[in-house]
Amino acid sequence: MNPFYQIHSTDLTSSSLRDEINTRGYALIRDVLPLQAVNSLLRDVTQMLYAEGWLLPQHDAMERLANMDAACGDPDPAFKRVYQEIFNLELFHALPHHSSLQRVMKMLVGDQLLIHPKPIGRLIFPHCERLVVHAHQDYQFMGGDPQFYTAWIPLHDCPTNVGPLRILEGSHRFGFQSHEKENLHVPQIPPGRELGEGWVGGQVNAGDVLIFHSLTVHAASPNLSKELRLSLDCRFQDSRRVLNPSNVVFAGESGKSWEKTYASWRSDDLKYYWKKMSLTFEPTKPEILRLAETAASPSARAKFARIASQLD
Ligand SMILES: O=C(O)CCC(=O)C(=O)O
Repeated sequence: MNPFYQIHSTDLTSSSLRDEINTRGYALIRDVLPLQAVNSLLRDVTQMLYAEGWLLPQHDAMERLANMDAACGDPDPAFKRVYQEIFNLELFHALPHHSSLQRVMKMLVGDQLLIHPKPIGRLIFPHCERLVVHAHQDYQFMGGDPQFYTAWIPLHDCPTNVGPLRILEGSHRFGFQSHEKENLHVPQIPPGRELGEGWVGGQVNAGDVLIFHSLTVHAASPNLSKELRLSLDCRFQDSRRVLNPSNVVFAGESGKSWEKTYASWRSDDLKYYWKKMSLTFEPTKPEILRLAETAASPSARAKFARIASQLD
């Protein structure tokens, strides 16, 4: 596998960043986020995982040494419960809004930046093949306008054996690629059927940000270490482009809500920030209300009803 193309954040210009993303489909930007900001979130996350017994006792939680007796992942109920606590952390939501990251994303997207409000946290136990995220394009999951970008942010140095993301260079230029869904918890592009120019990868460190286009094929590397791999990924776009409303609401059955997410936050600054922006949803609310009546299955109708009820 070839190494990532990398740019240092201090050498970055809007045109160099746009050129790299247009040509390669990604850019690894070194030293974007101050370590103190990344470490603060890492501390909160690892304290929680330690308290839950996911980390070996008698070791510093920041070492992230996995207690394999607790190994789990999505969709295990034990995982979902702990994940929910991590998702509710104020710093988990604050990191994608960090001014240093916004500066970089505005170079790519322009000043009308929309930061999607639901970052995804990855809590990846080692040596668990079923937890490795396989090849996919984010557009498959987010919908909306394909002109959005993902920032993948490790919360600690991530050498190749700890399972960083890898990227299929140039794959964004092959359009939307077919994902297999049958008998899979998460749709994926079948191995060998991904279209692109060649996989690239390498170590990604705390403070670095790996940015890629919504159509860029990417996958995680296996975590072959003794540590949990902890990262966050978040999406960014021009706020004038359409957005799938499921990116701002909780469409699932679990009863998650923004009220519950915010329950222990100290500051109101980032609560409901996207509601103050003029966003164009696709599908629109009337279309979703219609789907809540007409979708094929009862579970799809219930999902659309939940989405509509959260869109005001
Ligand atoms: O971190 C991972 O394991 C997967 C991340 C991913 O697929 C993404 O950022 O879209």
